[in-house]
Amino acid sequence: MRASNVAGSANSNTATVTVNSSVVPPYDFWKAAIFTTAEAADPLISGPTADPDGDGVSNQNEFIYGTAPKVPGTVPNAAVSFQEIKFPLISQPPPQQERAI
Ligand SMILES: [Ca+2]
Repeated sequence: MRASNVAGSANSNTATVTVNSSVVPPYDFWKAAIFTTAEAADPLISGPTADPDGDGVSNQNEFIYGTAPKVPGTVPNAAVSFQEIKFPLISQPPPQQERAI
């Protein structure tokens, strides 16, 4: 695998992808739109693991499913057990090395 960014590139058998963004995460946009300012400041109400409506679905899963975190009874049909990101594998020949003759 060859990983590249503006600083350069490197070959490796494995890679860890870290995405840094200066944009506010979508969960924070959703939280600001759904909860009052006081609720948004309280992680026990608006935090990702909180369940303010007591329906057994965490705010993070309410966010993922698009359900209402302050209205019980909008429980989704399935639970999210994992999230996965797939990248296409593009095979390239190894770089040629120059030899002195
Ligand atoms: Ca809930």
